[in-house]
Amino acid sequence: MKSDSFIKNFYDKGFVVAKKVFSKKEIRSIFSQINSIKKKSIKLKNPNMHFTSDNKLNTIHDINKYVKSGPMINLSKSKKMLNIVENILGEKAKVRNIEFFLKPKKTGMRAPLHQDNYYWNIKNKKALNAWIACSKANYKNGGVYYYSGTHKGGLKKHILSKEPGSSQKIPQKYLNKKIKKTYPNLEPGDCIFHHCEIIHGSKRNNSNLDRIGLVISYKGSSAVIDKKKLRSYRKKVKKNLNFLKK
Ligand SMILES: O=C(O)CCC(=O)C(=O)O
Repeated sequence: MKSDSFIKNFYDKGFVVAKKVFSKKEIRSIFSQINSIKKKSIKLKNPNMHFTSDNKLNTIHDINKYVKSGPMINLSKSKKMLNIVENILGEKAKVRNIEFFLKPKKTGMRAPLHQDNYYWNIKNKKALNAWIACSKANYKNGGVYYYSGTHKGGLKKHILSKEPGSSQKIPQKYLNKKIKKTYPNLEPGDCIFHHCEIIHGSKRNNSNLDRIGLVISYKGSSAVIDKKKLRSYRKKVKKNLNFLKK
């Protein structure tokens, strides 16, 4: 059971960090599955994977469509995770998507500013991302950053990112310059829980250290998808992919 201040932080700031959620052993077990996930994604031509300029995998989305068992799946459905997520959402929850943001050293790509719910289209916002650090992740190696409190302002207009990995973005100029930007400083095993409408992003990884995040997205039992908006979003994703193919 998480404390009231932990939950309050989530709703006040739009994100909250839980330290040492997973042990080194648990993180090692995730690493033991990464290579087979990469191979499977490549073999099955997952349309939602993206490579860096030196041909390393940067992002793999929709992993749960291809991988049905193993340590990563066990972790995503573990009591430990579900308890925290259900505590935050205040209702039963289940996994909706699993992604890796592998962000290799030197060439790892940025994730432009966005709100996840612009992609997910969940009407009552009963959904969140759990960002699990499998390496150190911070300001220096392209760690995720957040604009505190921006989940309270509703969805902002997004435009095509024309970048791989995150198809839509919020232009920086739409943001109030006074809003505080925070880079959580994570050790392997730490976990960020972020609201589906918090504005966030990450910079390129110019450092000498890979920045590896396993991102599990959960939705509450009352979450309902706005199908019309989802259809329109999917068209935009296609547009972005077509732009990148040119
Ligand atoms: O890991 C990153 O660089 C971006 C992650 C992200 O956008 C997310 O978890 O929603």
